[in-house]
Amino acid sequence: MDELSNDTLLEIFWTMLLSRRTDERAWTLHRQGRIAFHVSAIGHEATQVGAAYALRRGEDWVVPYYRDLALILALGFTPYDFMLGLMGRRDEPSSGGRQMPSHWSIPRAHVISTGSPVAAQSPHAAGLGLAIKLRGDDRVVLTTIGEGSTSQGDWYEAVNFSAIHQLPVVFLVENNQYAISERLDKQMHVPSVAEKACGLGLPGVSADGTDVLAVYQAVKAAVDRARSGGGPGLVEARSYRITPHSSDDDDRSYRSREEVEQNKKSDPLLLFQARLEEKGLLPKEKLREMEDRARQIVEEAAKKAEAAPLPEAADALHPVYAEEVANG
Ligand SMILES: Cc1ncc(C[n+]2csc(CCOP(=O)(O)OP(=O)(O)O)c2C)c(N)n1
Ligand SMILES: [Mg+2]
Repeated sequence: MDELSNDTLLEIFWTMLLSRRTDERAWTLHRQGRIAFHVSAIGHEATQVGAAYALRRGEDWVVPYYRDLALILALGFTPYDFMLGLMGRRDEPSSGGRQMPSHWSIPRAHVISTGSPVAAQSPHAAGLGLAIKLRGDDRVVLTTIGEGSTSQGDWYEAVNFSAIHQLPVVFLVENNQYAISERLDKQMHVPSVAEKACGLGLPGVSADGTDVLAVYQAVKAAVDRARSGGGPGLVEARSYRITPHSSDDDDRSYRSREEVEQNKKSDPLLLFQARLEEKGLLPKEKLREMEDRARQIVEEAAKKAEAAPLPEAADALHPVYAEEVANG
């Protein structure tokens, strides 16, 4: 906590809060029938914002996955950008409304486009790491993934390749205990994803993913090492997926309400809020002002996005296919 200024700590809290309120609004928009799909970062805010602050934001490369709303907001996406995606609007920055929501692509923040098959992003991150090494610059790549998806071959191949070639890639695994309905112990026979590192020859650490500063420190250590030529690192951040997998999932069929309630006691937003209050950084009026500001930003974002134009049908294929193809 000491190495970050009080202003930075408050900025981190603000980003987590803004993500939470944006996310909650998405759920109500879905239940009101105003959007088709939402995949939530609730419970992941500490992991994602802690990791973002360990980077040189805007310079380092980020290869995220669909659950990374808080990470993306920390990299400069706005709630309005996000809402445009939820509503499939023309001016949505990632794909002009062509992709599913939460399939981020933000060139200005060095966030590269993500696809839907889980773990397909990992080889892209390794490739970026190789490009950085060949060019000899000092950027790093942060790539994220869920713990369930580390069962995929793509992930092992990417980590293995990065270890062999000592690439500046940090593999952050957001371990929220579930892959949709599948529990952790059905995905792996080791207690922590960090243990997978020892068979692949890179350092692996496990951090409390509900503690934003613990994640910041773990990712910062891996980022600093990667930047100074020390090769890739694996960081597991353990948290809990407080919501169902997505707006299409009913988690009552595979986990008890008691379990969910119990885990809400380690809600990362409330834990960090309590820490800042204890430190005297978050008096009641300041918290209220932040809450009001977040709600206003989110409300305006939703209204403005709903009023924004839809894509033209005639534009559907652009820029998906080449406009002019030489004939013969
Ligand atoms: C290759 C592939 N298989 C299956 C799916 C369907 N799918 C989407 S998300 C998901 C679960 C991923 O769980 P995890 O990696 O733990 O991430 P979380 O959603 O919990 O953050 C699955 C199986 C997919 N998108 N791609
Ligand atoms: Mg998971």
